[in-house]
Amino acid sequence: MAKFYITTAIDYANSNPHTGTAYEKIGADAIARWKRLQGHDVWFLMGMDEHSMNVEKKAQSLGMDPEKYCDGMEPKFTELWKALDISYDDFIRTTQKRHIAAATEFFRRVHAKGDIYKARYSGLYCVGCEAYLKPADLVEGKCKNHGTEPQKLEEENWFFRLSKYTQAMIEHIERNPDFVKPDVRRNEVLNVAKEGLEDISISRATFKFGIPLPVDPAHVMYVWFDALINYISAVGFASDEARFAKWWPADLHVIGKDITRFHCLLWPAMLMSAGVPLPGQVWGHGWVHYKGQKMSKSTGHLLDPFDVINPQPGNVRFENGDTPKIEAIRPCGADALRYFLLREVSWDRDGDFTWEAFIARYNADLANDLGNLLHRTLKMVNTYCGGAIPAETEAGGTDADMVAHMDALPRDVGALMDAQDLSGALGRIWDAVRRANSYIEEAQPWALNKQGKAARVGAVMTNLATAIARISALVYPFLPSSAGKIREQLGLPPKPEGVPGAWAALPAGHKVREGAVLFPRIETEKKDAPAAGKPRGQGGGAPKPK
Ligand code: ME8
Repeated sequence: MAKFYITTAIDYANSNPHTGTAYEKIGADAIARWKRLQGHDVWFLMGMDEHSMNVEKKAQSLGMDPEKYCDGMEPKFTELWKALDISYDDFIRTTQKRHIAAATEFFRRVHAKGDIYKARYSGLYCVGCEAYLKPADLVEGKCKNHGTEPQKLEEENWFFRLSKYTQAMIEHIERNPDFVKPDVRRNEVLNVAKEGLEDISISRATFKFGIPLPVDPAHVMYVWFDALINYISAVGFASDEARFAKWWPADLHVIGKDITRFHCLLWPAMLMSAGVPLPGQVWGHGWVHYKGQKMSKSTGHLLDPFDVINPQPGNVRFENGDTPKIEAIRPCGADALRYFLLREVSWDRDGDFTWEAFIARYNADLANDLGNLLHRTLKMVNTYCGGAIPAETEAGGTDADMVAHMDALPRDVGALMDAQDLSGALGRIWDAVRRANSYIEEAQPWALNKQGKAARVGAVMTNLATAIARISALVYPFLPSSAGKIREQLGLPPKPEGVPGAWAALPAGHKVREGAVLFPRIETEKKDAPAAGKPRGQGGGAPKPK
């Protein structure tokens, strides 16, 4: 299978990661894991963006050297990514030697091409965007992305001839409909290009924390020109030709919709200028909102992912301000957050995190649907079949329909993943979970057992265990840790070998185990006073083997 090089945006080091920035990494991780499952040779890059005015200011406000400050920030990111099971292969920092060398060489090539010149510029600068704004970027005099007032700046800087690439960019985007996705982003970017691109200032003399320009060391490289180069410096640009040839061009840059212009217009034009091939696709995902507003570092409106993974009393707040009486606050785990974000916030648009929706999804989809399916199935295989797939089976009932549903599952999920419809793929997997649960109700294995129909019970148990094995492989890119636990209980290796092929029943004699409850329900009210119509708790829905 072909190589697949995937990257995320590299986060500014000036404040902690939050649930919005985590969403991007979780989505990219699900894609990377899916590609690995398909057999691709995957390289997954993430990192930290350090040479920004914001970072220098933050370090100064703490009386710290900016690089030391960034050293202290690195674990705040990497520890969260680890806790969220993000399977990145490399973490680049723009202060690393490999990046500085690559960025310096890249600058030289663009300069040698005649695409860099010095000029005076004045305009309205947004520190949050690290960019000069145009009138269309302002709402009531404030930046539409950050809600803050831009500063008037006048500087003599080095400029990149972005305008020269206007026509080439329009043609590239028009000829390659998959270059900018989803389509809403493509249209926005194309419209910007059609208005005509303006040359962009790519140096600063007003601060020191940056890569000095080889042609004018009093200036440092502007943060975006510097940061975008990370995608090539991490895979050997200008240092390891074989490695660079193996991985570049990137197959997919995953970024937020606020930074599509930099990735879909500036970056490709820079690459054209330097004679480097363009990436295959840029995906501009939407924003995660919390309490009706975009989560954002600049406004401080944030939700700490650790508060969801491991909620503390008082952190769980409903939209009306109530702090629910969660009986015992148990860790929900990274998978619960991964599931919620990828299911509820479509990969191509904005969505909300609310505690109400999070707890409802957790209890209904994870505890009730998936947790119960596993629990009740293994309980029955243990009680009726001595804990192993039986040799004697007899088809009947709705077996054929359920098997056909599970047979089609990997193909359907594959098609949705190819379209980067992550939430749709999870929806399709949950259709299968619910199909398996309804199959239990249809087959009534406890009644078959009572009637002494051992071969029918055998067929139902085989079908159920096989269905869960297929589901566990497909859910692995989304819920890696839970998929591993499900597979261990099913007597399978925790990591699936690949995307399941055509339906093939687990062999007779294959042993299963019964392990701990996977997703204990989150109780928001006292157990002795259950709210009417609440879904059943895990285990509560398992039929009592008779
Ligand atoms: O933009 N929901 O860094 P950053 C979803 N250093 N995604 C969000 C979000 C939200 N509420 N808030 C931020 C930068 N993001 C630059 C990138 S790449 C060469 C340089 C996304 O720390 C945001 O869109 O401000 C971006 O893709 C990423 O998080 C990092 O944002």
